[in-house]
Amino acid sequence: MKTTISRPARLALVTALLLTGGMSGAAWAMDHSAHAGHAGHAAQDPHAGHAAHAAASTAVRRSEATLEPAAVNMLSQDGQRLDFAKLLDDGRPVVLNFIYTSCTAICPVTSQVFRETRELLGRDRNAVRMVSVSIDPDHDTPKRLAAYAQRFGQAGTWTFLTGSQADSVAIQKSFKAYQGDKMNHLPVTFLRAAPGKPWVRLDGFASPNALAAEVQAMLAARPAAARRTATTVARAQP
Ligand SMILES: [Cu+2]
Repeated sequence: MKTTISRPARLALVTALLLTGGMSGAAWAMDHSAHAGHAGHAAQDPHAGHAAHAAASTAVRRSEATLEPAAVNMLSQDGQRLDFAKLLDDGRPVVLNFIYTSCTAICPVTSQVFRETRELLGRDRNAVRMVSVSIDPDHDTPKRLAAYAQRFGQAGTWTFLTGSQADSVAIQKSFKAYQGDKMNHLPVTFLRAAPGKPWVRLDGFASPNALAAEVQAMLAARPAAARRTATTVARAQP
């Protein structure tokens, strides 16, 4: 399961697929084209299908939105009860996604991307708050989340959250990411530089390079005082 930092980032997604296992290239392609709605094209012309798949793999749609994260209490992978809004407002830029631990298609990839993003960030990884919210909280107990966190490296400032079904849905809705059924979920990542700033929404499979670049830009844009504070916080809570 161990990846090296020096591994070329362009291999990151391939690495993710190999490491997370259980998915052949064909299954991946099928899953992908189904999500992107290109299955029909493939039936008419296999080459068009391939092209569509390649485009779907790399196309990430970036947008910005002002969101009001749900005011709910959640449980971390350590069983700690956390105020969701306070966690997001801890002074660090935030990178957030939605996962469930029994997912075999999208979440193993996006979780591996988060892990590789942390590796790319190096020491800056502790200046960022990463949050993965379970969309299957009844199944995803803190214990299961802890095992999942372990699978994707030391959690550090990457917090996994579960709670009641209602609170998980409230969070998903507050991010306009509620798909109704966990089986319908799509890859989407949210980033925010600081409280009160707009959220950046990335629809699609963002690469570790792209996420690390977004985070670095957010870290660089902060006033020097905020950078010092975040470093102090990062040292105090590794
Ligand atoms: Cu998933």
